[in-house]
Amino acid sequence: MTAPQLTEIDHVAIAVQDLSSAIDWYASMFGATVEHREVVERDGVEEALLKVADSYIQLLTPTRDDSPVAKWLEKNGEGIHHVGYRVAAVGEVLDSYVAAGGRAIDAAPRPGSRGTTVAFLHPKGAYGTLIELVQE
Ligand code: CMX
Ligand code: CO
Repeated sequence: MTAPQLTEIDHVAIAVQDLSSAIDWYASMFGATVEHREVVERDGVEEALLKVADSYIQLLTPTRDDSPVAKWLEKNGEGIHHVGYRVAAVGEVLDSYVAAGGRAIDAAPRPGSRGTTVAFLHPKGAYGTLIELVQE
């Protein structure tokens, strides 16, 4: 068995059609506030991070038709899109995942939102869950 590599839940990402409405809903229902909001051009998304203890809810909406989130929303409707796990060194975890036969989406670590370094792992072979490794 390898040593534990996932140190914390960084975020649970929820795909929504209308980001402002979803933010307002979390505010009125739970008093949740936006800690960070960002357009991530590379992924074709706009996201809002709502802090929950040391983790975030990441509300995600597509900014263009060829965004992976646009495709996902069309197929599935709104709902949980991926889970972000915090790791100490994303490159090391990615390499050991691939070496153990896991299927990665990103061949190497890349920039994520709020200055993080991330890598995505394919949902096929990961119990139907899109996984994002997040290094702060
Ligand atoms: N969760 C679980 N399963 C998913 C999924 C998701 N989010 N997205 C796709 N799948 C499944 C599909 O249901 C499909 O399964 P079947 O073959 O059984 O039908 C399979 O994976 C292929 O899906 P697809 O609809 O054909 O979509 P693509 O292969 O074109 O893209 C993926 C899927 C995961 C490779 C793509 O979404 C991707 O590269 N994601 C990583 C980047 C990303 O999601 N960026 C946005 C978030 C950015 C951020 O967090 O900051
Ligand atoms: Co994410």
